[in-house]
Amino acid sequence: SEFQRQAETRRAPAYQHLRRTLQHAIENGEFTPGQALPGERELGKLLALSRVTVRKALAGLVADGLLVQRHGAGTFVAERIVKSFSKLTSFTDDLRARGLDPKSVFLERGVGEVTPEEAMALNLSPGSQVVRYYRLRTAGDQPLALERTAVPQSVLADPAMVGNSLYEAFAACGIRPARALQRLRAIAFDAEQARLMQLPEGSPGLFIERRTFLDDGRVVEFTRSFYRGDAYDFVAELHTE
Ligand code: 16G
Repeated sequence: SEFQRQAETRRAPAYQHLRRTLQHAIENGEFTPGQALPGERELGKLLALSRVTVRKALAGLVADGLLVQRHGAGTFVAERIVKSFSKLTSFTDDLRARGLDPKSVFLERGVGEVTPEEAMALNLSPGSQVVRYYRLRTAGDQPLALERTAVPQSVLADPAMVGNSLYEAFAACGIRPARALQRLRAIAFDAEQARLMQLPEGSPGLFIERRTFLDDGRVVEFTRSFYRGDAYDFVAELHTE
């Protein structure tokens, strides 16, 4: 297979090469969520690599959240989506990195006058116009999140500019988000949200609010996301001050 061929033509530190090869195999769906990997010894034999090399490569992918190791059972492709809490990525980025198919189902899309809450979050004066989206975000048909987004109309002139991905629409317009402020809290999906997410009412979720800024300080996005509680792991590297 492609995966075997790539792993065999290895160079530089072998474990880094194997790590990248396995990462690509996961991204391309050659290995799918929940699938068991061959054991360390078997992988080593298959690829003519030492067991130490294999172990190091697997450890790196476990640290990245792409693999999980279950004691006594082996190594599996992670089923939850591991999302960095310190990288400014989009829903589309996060899913593509896992070889999943990100989609938007538009529940609402339009232009209107800012609400006081949106005006505060976006640093807009009352009476300004915003473009609004309410989207169900899915991996294929599987609902993963509900997102309400407001963008100043001075940033996106026409709501139709967002087809599937907001950040792709930004990129297409030459808008480069530089940083974001995010807050997160636990919620329970209410009846309406649960219906849209195809979950039992009261299922746990994560409410994440994001304000995204340009280098010049302008706010380009105010998004309130409701992520499935059982589908994501949030990770961040912490430093002492
Ligand atoms: C993520 C962001 C959200 C952003 C969206 C854009 C979090 C918690 N939220 O869901 O603020 O609007 O990505 O994704 O990460 P898109 O480019 O796929 O539309």
